[in-house]
Amino acid sequence: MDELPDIGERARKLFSGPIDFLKSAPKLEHLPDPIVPEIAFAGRSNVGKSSLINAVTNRSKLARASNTPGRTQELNYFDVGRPLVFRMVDMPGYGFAEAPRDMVKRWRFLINDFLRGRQVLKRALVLVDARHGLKDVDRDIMGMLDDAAVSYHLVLTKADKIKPTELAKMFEAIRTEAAKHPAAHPLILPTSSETGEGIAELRTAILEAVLQ
Ligand SMILES: Nc1nc2c(ncn2[C@@H]2O[C@H](COP(=O)(O)OP(=O)(O)O)[C@@H](O)[C@H]2O)c(=O)[nH]1
Ligand SMILES: [Mg+2]
Repeated sequence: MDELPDIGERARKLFSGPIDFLKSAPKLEHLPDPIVPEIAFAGRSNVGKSSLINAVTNRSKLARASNTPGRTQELNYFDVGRPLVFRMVDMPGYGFAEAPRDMVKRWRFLINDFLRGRQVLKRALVLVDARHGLKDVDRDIMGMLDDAAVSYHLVLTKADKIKPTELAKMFEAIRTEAAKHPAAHPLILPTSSETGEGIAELRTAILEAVLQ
């Protein structure tokens, strides 16, 4: 009798199969019908979000396709699987030093409404640069996720850019802080889009959240 493939293998297959950019939603009215589970990617500008989405999906330009100027303040949707299994949502980056206040305000309203109202949102991934650790803008979105009761993984990016001892220290500091956040998942994932470290684990964590 054939055994069911384990979840890691299922995740690998799913992410190497069809994945399509669906749409950019500038407002909540433009969100697609909530027909499948959704997983959101969040993080400061330049944290490595586009690179991570490309690494996870094993393609070189998927995320950039949705990253044209003017679309950076929109929720970008990707369909995973054909037939459709789940959707990835690339959330607008935050923490631009030069962002005007009304833009920051609009961002907070959009994200807060999205997080509170989106029942199909199964999990968020909050990307944090492994060199810099948690910043107040990250704590802000963690608080919004806690309040909306949306469970999230902290994902350390660019792990290749620091020494393993530094990475271990950063990991520990972030783990301690995450433990104080009710919606933070205990699994924290160090990754590198450059070397592929942690990418298979991230795919598995995503599929686990989708199947939950
Ligand atoms: N060394 C290294 N550089 C990375 C990694 N991920 C992203 N970068 C670089 O960081 C910069 C910002 O990445 P990008 O994916 O555009 O960030 P985004 O603004 O969050 O979408 C780019 O120059 C990337 O090449 C990584 O894992 N390792
Ligand atoms: Mg980007």
